[in-house]
Order: sequence, then structure tokens, then C-alpha cells
Amino acid sequence: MALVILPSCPGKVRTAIFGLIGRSPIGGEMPLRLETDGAAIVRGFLSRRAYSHIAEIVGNAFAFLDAGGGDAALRENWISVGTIWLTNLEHCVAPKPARELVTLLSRANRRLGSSYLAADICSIRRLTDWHRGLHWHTDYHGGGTAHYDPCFNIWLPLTAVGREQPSIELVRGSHRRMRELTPSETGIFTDEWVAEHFPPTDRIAPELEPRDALIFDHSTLHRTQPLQRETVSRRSIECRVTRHPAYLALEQARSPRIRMMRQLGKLAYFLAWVRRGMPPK
Ligand SMILES: O=C(O)CCC(=O)C(=O)O
Repeated sequence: MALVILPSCPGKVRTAIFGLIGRSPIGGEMPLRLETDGAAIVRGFLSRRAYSHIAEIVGNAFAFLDAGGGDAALRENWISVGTIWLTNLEHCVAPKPARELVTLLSRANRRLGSSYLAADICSIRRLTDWHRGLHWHTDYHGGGTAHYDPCFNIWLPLTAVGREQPSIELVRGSHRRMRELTPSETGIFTDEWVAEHFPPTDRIAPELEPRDALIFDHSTLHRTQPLQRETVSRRSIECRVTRHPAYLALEQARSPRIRMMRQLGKLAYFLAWVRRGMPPK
């Protein structure tokens, strides 16, 4: 099912995330909300400029690894699952572009309102064999994101997905129930288990273009969309953000706006003191 959603429109994105329009299985329009559906799509989430810069940095990192670069740990992750952790990017490209990618992702995620980019659980992925796709899981139980709760995955395809290349398949509305059901020991759920607990009509595998974002709650059940082929070629970024108060406080402390407000406060205090003609304490 293709879910459509908002054209690129920065001013609308904040509200859009929590109240998007999707297509129902019977073809009509229906609201798709991160809060109630555990997932949302934002068309044109990345600006053209940000996207082409991100794609270039990611392409250079992949070329470095393809040419045999990287230490054993980096290569093992790359060869087994096609993943580079964002925090390891500086070992694949120069420190400057590695920092730039973090800045670009942090800036993009500000479009969600208050949130903090959890860089240590973000990753860049190249999928070349469908059999290496991930099975049903939640990031909360299977992806080590629990202590970032509330946390969201902003999944950014750098390749068009949902037709020729696998998208993410997710179970709409599963984020609430998954918090109540007994977690699996491995973090993975079988297809039979999913079929037993959720109706097939709640499954969504959206068609997405590069620059779009699929945003989902870390308790939403999801997997790599199955395709009838082994060889695929897909690039994507798993950009995870948190709204945990402790991280929001960190983000605020770093925010240039908040820093400026503090400076203005100090200035106002100083001017009031000058006006009263009182000596400094
Ligand atoms: O890239 C994929 O197909 C799966 C990604 C995923 O499951 C995740 O980001 O948690």
C-alpha cells in the first residue's frame, strides 16, 4: 500500500508528523499519525541540497569499504550486515565530512520539533542481498533503544524503495500492543507470531523516494520488506532520535537560540544596573 503524504513544506512538517494523510487499503484517504499509527511519512523531508551532500558522503564511505579499507571490526559489520555505525563514519571518510553528516541529520531532525539525534544508535546501510534483510522486530527490544524512550527511527532511503528495492514493512498501530506483549528472547518475531497477533490488513510497505522519510516509533513492529529476488541494491540511513527529557535538556543547552536568550538576559540585567547607576557587585 502506498501512503502519500505531504509535499515538501517546512512550515507544515512539524504538525505533519503527527497528523499525516495516508491511503487506506480500500483506496480512500485516512489520517496516519505517529501517535496512533506508530508511523508517519514525510515527503521531501530532506532538502535537495542536504540530500545530495548526504548521498555523496555516504557514497564515499561505501567506496572506501569496497576498496578494502577499515579495520577488522568495521569490515566485519560491513560484510555481514552492510552497516556502518554513524559513530564509525570518521574511520571511512575524513573527520570533516563525518561531522557534516551528523550536522545535516541533526538539522533535518529539528523539523520534528524538540528531539535529540542519538548518534550512537544511527547507522548507514547498503543492502545487496535480500536474505540479509532484517526480520520482524522492534527497535525497543531488538535494536537496543529502550533507554532512549521515547525514541523514533527516521528511516531515510537514499534509493527509491517499495517497488524494485525493498522498503520497510511495518504493522500500523503495533507500537502500543508491542509494549504489552511478552518480548521475544532473541528480539526477532516469526511471521507466524505476527500473523497470530496482528491482522494482515495493518501491514504497510510504503513506496518512498530519496529525500522522503519514514518515521516510526521504536515500539512499532517492522522488518525489511520481502521481495521475490535475492539481489537487491539499496542505500538507507537509520537516523534515531529521542525525546527523553535528559537528552532534550542537552539539546537545549546546545541550541544557539537558547544560548542567545541567556546572553540577552545577562545584557538586560547589565543595562538595568547601568540605568540605576549602581556599582557592580
Ligand atoms: O533496512 C531495513 O530494511 C531494516 C531497517 C530496520 O529494521 C531498522 O532500522 O530497525
